[in-house]
Amino acid sequence: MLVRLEDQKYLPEHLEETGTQTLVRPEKETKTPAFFKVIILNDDFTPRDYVVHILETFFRKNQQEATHLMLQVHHKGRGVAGVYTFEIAETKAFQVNEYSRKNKYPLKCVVEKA
Ligand code: TYC
Repeated sequence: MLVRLEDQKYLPEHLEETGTQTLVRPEKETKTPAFFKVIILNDDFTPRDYVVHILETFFRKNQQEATHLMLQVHHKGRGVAGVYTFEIAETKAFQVNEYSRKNKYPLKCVVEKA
């Protein structure tokens, strides 16, 4: 995109006083936020009820949704627990992994770009 000189909002404030300055403009006027999946992984030891509890508590699933997703993960190996902006996805994955570690279950979540 070309910046026209008359686009005053892109000009540095004190151009007149300081002489030459590098003109910096944003890549995009508005940036759409990137989204990230929180993936829940299967393992052989975490109890099914505990996974349902995690999906209800951290990912706001109802009991039917949580049970359905837990069984999908159990059979397929992984599943999408939720999609969020980067910070929220990282926080959810960290919270679930810490909570499970404290409860001595090997349940793990990972974050992937949506
Ligand atoms: N495979 C586990 C079992 O048989 C249940 C389970 C489901 C574990 C989903 C983790 O993300 C998971 N007890």
